Amino acid sequence: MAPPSQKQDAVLVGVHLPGVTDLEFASSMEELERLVSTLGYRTIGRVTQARGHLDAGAVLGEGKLKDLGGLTGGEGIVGSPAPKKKDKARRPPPPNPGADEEEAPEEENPEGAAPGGAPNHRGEAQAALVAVDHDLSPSQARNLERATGARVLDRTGVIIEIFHRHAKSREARLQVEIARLAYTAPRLRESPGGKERQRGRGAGEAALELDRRKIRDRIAELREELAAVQRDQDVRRAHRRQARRVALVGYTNAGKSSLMRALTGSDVYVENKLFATLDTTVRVLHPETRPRILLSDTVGFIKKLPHDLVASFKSTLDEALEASHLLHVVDAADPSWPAQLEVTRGVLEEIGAGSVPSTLVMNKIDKLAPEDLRSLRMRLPDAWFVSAHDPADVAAVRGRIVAIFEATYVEAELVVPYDRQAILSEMHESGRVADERYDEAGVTVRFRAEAETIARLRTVLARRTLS
Ligand SMILES: Nc1nc2c(ncn2[C@@H]2O[C@H](COP(=O)(O)OP(=O)(O)OP(=O)(O)O)[C@@H](O)[C@H]2O)c(=O)[nH]1
Ligand SMILES: [Mg+2]
Repeated sequence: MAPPSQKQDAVLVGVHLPGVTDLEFASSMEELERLVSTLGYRTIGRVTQARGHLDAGAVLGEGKLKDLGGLTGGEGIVGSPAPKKKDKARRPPPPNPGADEEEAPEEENPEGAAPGGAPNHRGEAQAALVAVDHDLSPSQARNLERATGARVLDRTGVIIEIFHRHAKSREARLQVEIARLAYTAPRLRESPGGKERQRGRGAGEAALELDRRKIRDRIAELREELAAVQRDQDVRRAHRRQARRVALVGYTNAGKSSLMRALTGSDVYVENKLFATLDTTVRVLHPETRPRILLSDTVGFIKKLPHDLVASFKSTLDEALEASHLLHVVDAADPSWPAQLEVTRGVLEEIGAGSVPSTLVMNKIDKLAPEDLRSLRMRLPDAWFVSAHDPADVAAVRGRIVAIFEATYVEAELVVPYDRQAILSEMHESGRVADERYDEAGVTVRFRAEAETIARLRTVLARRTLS
C-alpha cells in the first residue's frame, strides 16, 4: 500500500533499562524508527533516557518529558489539561469497525498541526506522533498524551496499525481487526470533555461499559466470520497438500520476498519496509521441476510481536507450517542478526513449527566485507550464503532446494508395457527418469522418485497387468 502522501512527523521515546546492551537499545530504536516510517511518519527526534525502570506515570522523568513536549507542542507536564480538539487519532477506533475505514495520519490531522492545537511557542516543527519503544499501560499512554498533545502509540500499537493498513486478504483483515479490538478495549476511556463528562461520571462509566461490550460482541462476530473463511482455506489447502512445499520464513526485511521473486520469477511485493508482506503467497519454483516444488513467502517476524498477533497470524502461517522444509532467511548484514534469528526461532516454536526441518539462508552477503563473510562462514558451516540480488546465488539456492527433495528419492527399475504410455508420462511428471530401454516386453525405465511414488506406480502396473 502506498504510504500517506504527506509525511508527518514523529518523535521516538526509549528508556534504556538495566540489562539491555547499547547495541540492543540502539537497534531497537532503529527498528522503531523503521516501523514508524512504514506508518508514513518521518522521525524528527528521539528522546531517550537511561533509567532503572519505566516511570509509572509517564515513562520519562520530568526534564525529559519537558524536552518531549518541546518537540510536540505540548506542555511537557502530566498535569496539562487534556487537549480539547476532537482528534480521531487519540480516540480508539469506533466500536463497530465493520466500515474499516483507512486512518491515514493526514486525515486525522488535516491542517498538519499537532493534535494539541496550540502552536509551539518557539514556532518549531511539531511532531504529531509519539512512538514509545515499550508497552504502555493505558494510564501511561493517557499521561503522555496529556503532556505532549500528540498521538501516542506504543510498539504494539504501531505494529497493529501497520498490520491494519497493510492486510489485504479477507483472512488477514479479520485477524488484524480482532487483534486491534482486543488491544483497544482496555484502553477505551471517556472522551475528555465529551458528552459523558457533562452527563456526570456515572453516565460516562455506563457509556464506557457499553462501548466495551460492543467491542466484545464485535470480536465474537469477527471470530465466527474468520472461522468460516478458514474452513474455505482448509479445503483449498487440502488440494495442494500433495505438492512438495518449501516456506521462506524469517525476520521482517530479511529478504524473503526478494528470494521468492528471484526463485519463482513472480512479482511479489518487495520493499525496504517492515512488514512489506502480510499474507502468505504460494508460487511454483522456476524453472519448473518434475514434480513441481511450491515455495511460500510469509509474513516476517519481529521482536515483541504482540501476542495476539502471533496467535492470529498462526493461521496465515499454517500454509507455511505444512511445508516439508523451511528456509530461514537472515539479513546477514544487519549487526543484530543473531537476536533476530533467536526471535524467529522463538516464534516458530510458539506456533508449532519448531520441528520442521530448516536451513539457514544468510542473505545480503553483497553488503558484507570479505573478512566478515569469511568469519560468518566459519561460524555457520551449514548455512547457505547468498545475495538475493545475485542470479548465480539464486540458481544455486534453486539447485539446493531441488537436491533436498531428491535426497529422499530411491531408484527403481519398472517395465511399462507399450499400451500403458500414460504411466510413462506420469513417471516423467512425478520423478526423474534416468534411462529408458525399449525391448519386447515394453519400456524398461530406470526411475528415481519418492518411495511412495514408486510403490504406487508398481501397484498400478501390477493391477492392470493381471486384468
Ligand atoms: N543488498 C541487498 N539487499 C537485499 C537483498 N535481499 C533483499 N534486499 C533488500 O532488502 C529489503 C527487504 O526485502 P524484502 O524481500 O521485501 O524482505 P522481506 O523479508 O520479504 O520483508 P517483509 O515482507 O517485510 O517481512 C528490500 O529493499 C530488498 O531490496 C540482498 O541480497 N542484498
Ligand atoms: Mg516480504
